[in-house]
Amino acid sequence: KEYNVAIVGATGAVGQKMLEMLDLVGFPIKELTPLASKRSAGQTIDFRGEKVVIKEAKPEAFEGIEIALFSAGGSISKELAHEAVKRGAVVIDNTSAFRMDPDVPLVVPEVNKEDIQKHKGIIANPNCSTIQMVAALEPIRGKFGLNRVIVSTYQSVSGSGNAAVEELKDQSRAMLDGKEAEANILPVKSEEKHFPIAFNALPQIDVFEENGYTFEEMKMINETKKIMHTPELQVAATCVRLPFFYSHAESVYVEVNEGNVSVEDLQNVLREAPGIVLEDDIENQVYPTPLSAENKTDVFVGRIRKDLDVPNGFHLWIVSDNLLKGASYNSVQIAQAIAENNK
Ligand code: A2P
Ligand code: 11C
Repeated sequence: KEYNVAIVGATGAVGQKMLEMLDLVGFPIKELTPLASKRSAGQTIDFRGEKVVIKEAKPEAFEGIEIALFSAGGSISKELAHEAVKRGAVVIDNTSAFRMDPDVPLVVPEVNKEDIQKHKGIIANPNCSTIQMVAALEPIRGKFGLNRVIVSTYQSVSGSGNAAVEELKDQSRAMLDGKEAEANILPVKSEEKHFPIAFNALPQIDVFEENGYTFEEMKMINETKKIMHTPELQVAATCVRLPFFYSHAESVYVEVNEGNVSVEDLQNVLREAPGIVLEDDIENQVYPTPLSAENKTDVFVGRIRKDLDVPNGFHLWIVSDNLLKGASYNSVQIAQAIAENNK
């Protein structure tokens, strides 16, 4: 079967990659409908060698659509996802709009593919920094149990969209030329203050919550528990934006439940895990970096080592392309699973 597929936010950082990923996996598409704001309507995008006209995202645009991939921001999803479902589409939503809704499965196919079956029209794609972490932690949890996770992230500017990518370029040029760097987007566009990201590190991704954590940090905490079905898991996160364009990196500390687990045990589990590539050979300086992970669909893990004080504690370095496995590729994997279930 071939599907009528809509991409909401087709001109955006993630939307563009969704088109690439649909093509990469050879997703069976009858007709592709790229949707964006009124500003982009009438322009064209290239897909599978053809020019396809972008339409404005509004309720009527979903007539006849069977699968709709949303990545145009939470407010657009809240406004239009139910309109798409009403017209018969299954929505795969890459925003935080519905992720914690108990009626909405939150899915990383390598971890909880079976949850897709419970959907009522909407399936949520987790936050990018959550996806790469749970993809690497689930095989460890499955084999040795998991008690605690403490993560610090090193996140690229593309997580904040194309405008943030441009802002980093402009600021870098300005600062190298000895000019003042203008900041309008990061850390959070809607906030009162903006700070340069070029040659800097910003310990704020998304807005602050009442508990002192940012929304990005709370997404990592809450989504991890939901995806892995481990409400009791102890999770803490610190999310930081750094001046590179693509991929997110994470320093992750975990405590496993079983005693007597070795670094080799973790390496062996991760070597066999779906979607994970172990790049862990310090003698030869082998470990993943944001640049080495860019444009790849896998999650890369390296620097696995035992904590020096806690016998069941380990440290890992996890890197993945935030726009691919962190967003577009994971969404397309969910679409593939839906197509598979329909067979
Ligand atoms: P447009 O290019 O027409 O503004 P990014 O994540 O890179 O910032 O991209 C955001 C995506 O969301 C773009 O595709 C953008 O389309 C889309 N978008 C923004 N506002 C709207 C809107 N009001 N209706 C539909 N799509 C929107
Ligand atoms: C960032 N993780 O890097 C965010 C982007 O909830 O899907 C993804 C936001 C989301 O800024």
